[in-house]
Amino acid sequence: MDMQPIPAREGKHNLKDYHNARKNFDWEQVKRKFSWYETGKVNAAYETIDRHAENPSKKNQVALSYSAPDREEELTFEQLKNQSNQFANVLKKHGIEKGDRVFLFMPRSPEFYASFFGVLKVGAIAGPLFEAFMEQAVRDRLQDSEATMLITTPDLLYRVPQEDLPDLKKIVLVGDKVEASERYIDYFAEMKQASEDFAIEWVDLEDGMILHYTSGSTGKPKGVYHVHNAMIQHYATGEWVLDLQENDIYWCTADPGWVTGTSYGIFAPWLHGVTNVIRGGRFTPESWYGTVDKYNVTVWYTAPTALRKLVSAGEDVANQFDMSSLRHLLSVGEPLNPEVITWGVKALDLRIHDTWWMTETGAMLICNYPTMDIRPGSMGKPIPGVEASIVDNEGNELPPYQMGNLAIKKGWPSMMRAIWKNPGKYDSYFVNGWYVSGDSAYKDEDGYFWFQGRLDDVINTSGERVGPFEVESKLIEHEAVAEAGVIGKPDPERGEIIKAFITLNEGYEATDELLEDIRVFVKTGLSAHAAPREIEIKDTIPKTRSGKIMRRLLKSWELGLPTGDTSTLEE
Ligand code: 6R9
Repeated sequence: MDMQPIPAREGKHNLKDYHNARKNFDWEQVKRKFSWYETGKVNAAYETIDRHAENPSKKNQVALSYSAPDREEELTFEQLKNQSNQFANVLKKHGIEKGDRVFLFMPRSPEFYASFFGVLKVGAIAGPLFEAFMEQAVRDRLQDSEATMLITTPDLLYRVPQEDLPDLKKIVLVGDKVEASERYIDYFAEMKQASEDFAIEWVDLEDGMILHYTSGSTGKPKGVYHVHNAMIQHYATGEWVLDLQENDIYWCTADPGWVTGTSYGIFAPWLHGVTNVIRGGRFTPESWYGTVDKYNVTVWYTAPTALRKLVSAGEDVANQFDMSSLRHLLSVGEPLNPEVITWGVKALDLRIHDTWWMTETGAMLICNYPTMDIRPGSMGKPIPGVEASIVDNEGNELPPYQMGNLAIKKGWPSMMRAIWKNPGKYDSYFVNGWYVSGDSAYKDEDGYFWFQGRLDDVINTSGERVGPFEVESKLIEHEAVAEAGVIGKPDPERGEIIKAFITLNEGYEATDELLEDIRVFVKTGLSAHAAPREIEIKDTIPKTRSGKIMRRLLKSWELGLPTGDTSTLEE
């Protein structure tokens, strides 16, 4: 992709530390920012919330600014500390101890965050689930983790197959009119009686904090196990990449069921003590723009799927809102199409900073910082303290421009520490000292990394390797195309042919001429071998709740194969 680099914009950002950080970098420098560096008493909940609540000049600052279609509420650092203390007392009363797994299955709400920190404060391991999960997805995760407690709402209880969950002893219900019993705990009633004082359970940096289940291409979802130590990298990337500053109003669109919604929806912003906007309900272009406008959001971390929807909503929608508060905009989860970056500069006068990482990596690894030139289509460079490379299947490093496995040298602070109850799976990620991501990419001569696809998504057509992302990006540059998902379809002659599924923008009709026009557009804009031989129009492109195009599912549909685990599919 030969687009002009977009230079860094000095002035808006906190550039002071970044260049220094890269020189002589040592994670020890970051550790000094935490109170445990001096006291030896570790708990991420303390660093995230209580430390600010104990600071007279910060305790009354709004920590959580919550809004949903039917509710608005603000909690200060002090209130969040007190409520999470109360909930920790409730947990303790009901027998929860260090190391126990406590799952949270409910929509984003102030109660979610108070409970989450309560779980950490007793030293237990939190397991956040998407509220949209149905019975099978809930069963798989609670069975595998052997969770003993679940926090949910009365509305969602019917999706919890209690008869299949022998370890699950207690259920906390967050709602009105709860009938409490030996098994069911009434959240609001017990909170009212609980003390606001709680002696935090101090843990070891290597003690468990979160289990995030994530779906692979085969088999059941796996439990990615993270420890308190991850806070070191949440803090550092909050500074260097999110560029968080004292008076920021920060908004991360991600649900805490996805790792982005915890690492960057909870830890990074609150470790830096900024006001965190949390929004419930469904998103539309109007509610995205409207949230930035209404709350004067300054830093926004979102995903390509949201940005693409803003692009296709058009200028009329954009013009209804004032986006001038935004200083810094970032994206994660899927490759960020160059077209979207160009749109950001034109429509918002902002660069969009792509960031690459995974559930398994716990925090950002390869990023576009405020301080560097963005090369549209590249996910950026490794953060300080992280070594990334492209390796072959034996873990040997490959030269620039050669496509291979994107790999990270083992040992960054937020790295997963295990796959729950599956040591063999954990070991299989590491080859020759490298963590091998399963993404294919290459590196250019200046050290920028360029994403090509999941290794299992890469298409081979007549011997040419084609990354679906490149074709999708070209497709959405066509004025009629809103979204695109591209797969390789087996073909006796060519090995695979490229098949594209697209949705159309308002006002376009699916005619043969239009489809041909789109095909020619890709052929002339990209290359003949990358032009889709087949294009099918859909109402929606299947995506995960974190916005990833589910090419695996498109492929299964196309081939009439079983669809496997679809628990993370967005309806
Ligand atoms: C944080 C998160 C990880 C996979 C990863 C890759 C894709 C994430 C990306 C990206 C291209 C980016 N991915 N960020 N691809 N550019 N900036 O997304 O975690 O849900 O575990 O997904 O997502 O394929 O391997 P997770």
